[in-house]
Amino acid sequence: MKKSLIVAALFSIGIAVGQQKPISAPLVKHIYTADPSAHVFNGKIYIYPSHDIDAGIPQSEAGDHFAMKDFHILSMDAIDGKVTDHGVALDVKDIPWAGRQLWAPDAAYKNGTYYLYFPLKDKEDIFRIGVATSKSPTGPFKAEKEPIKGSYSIDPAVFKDTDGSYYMYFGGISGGQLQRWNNNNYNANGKLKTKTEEAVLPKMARLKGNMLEFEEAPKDIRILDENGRGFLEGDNNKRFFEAAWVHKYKGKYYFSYSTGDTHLISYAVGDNPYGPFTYKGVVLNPVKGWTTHHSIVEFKGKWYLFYHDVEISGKTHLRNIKVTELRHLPDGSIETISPYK
Ligand code: FUB
Repeated sequence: MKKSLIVAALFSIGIAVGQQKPISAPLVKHIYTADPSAHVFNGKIYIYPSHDIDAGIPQSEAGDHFAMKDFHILSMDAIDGKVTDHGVALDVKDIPWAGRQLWAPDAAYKNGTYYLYFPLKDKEDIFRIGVATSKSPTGPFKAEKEPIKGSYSIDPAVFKDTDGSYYMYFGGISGGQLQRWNNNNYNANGKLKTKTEEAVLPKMARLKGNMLEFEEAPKDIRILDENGRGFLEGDNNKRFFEAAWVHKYKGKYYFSYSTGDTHLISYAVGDNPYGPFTYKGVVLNPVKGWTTHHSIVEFKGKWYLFYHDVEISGKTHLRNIKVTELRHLPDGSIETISPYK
């Protein structure tokens, strides 16, 4: 076996290479959590994570082993303060259109109502995005009867712009099924691109005022290199895989995402919420475990990266969320974070 393959194998099963120490500790240890979408509501931090469980389902390329069944919402008054688990906020058995697998959620607030957005396979085993509402940021949430019309794939991230508009960014290739969608049409046989083909692009749509529907048909998000060219599938250290997130800093829109099989959280910057976004670099170097997924949020004048690794379990489907400070440098770039030192 080549040295690089041995390192990759050790890495994927969660063995620290070179005895490095994590820069942050798991935020909770009593349950497994992943994909942390953090928001500040009423001066407090609320985290909307996936709730990982060991369902005993063998690992597969399609991600069957990520067989999550409910969501717990966490809150904290301070970054290094006590973390409260508010219990089950939504259970898959209470979602009328549910098939299986509650993956990475996000949340938003508007006019007295909190909205929980989540990916879930429907009864035909096709990932759709659902929405549930509550008067409390911690739920319980009540799911709508149907998924959001025109929605598909995984990893919804809802961004509120400074003008009060809300946009949903979403999509994920491979187990997230984005390769099966072309111009918003489903093709059950849609294959992953080959190395020399253009990479599959993430999607976005503006939300209607009711926060329950898309205002427009989902559009491609273009991520370009410094010469204005899009990435090929072979550019897998830069092209989009899953885990979209958008934050705004000094008037610019930062689109960050996971590169999947190269395990990076990368980012690209644009002048408006629709992009295009120009690739700028890496937010987070690889964590232990196959997946990487994050959110970026401002709290009391500082910026934070919420992310996960597999420090507690060493197993790729049993993750734990963490937080660390994130710095924007004077030129607008983000200082790359290494999760182990
Ligand atoms: O948690 C299940 C999936 O793993 C998420 O939807 C992806 O982003 C990856 O973190």
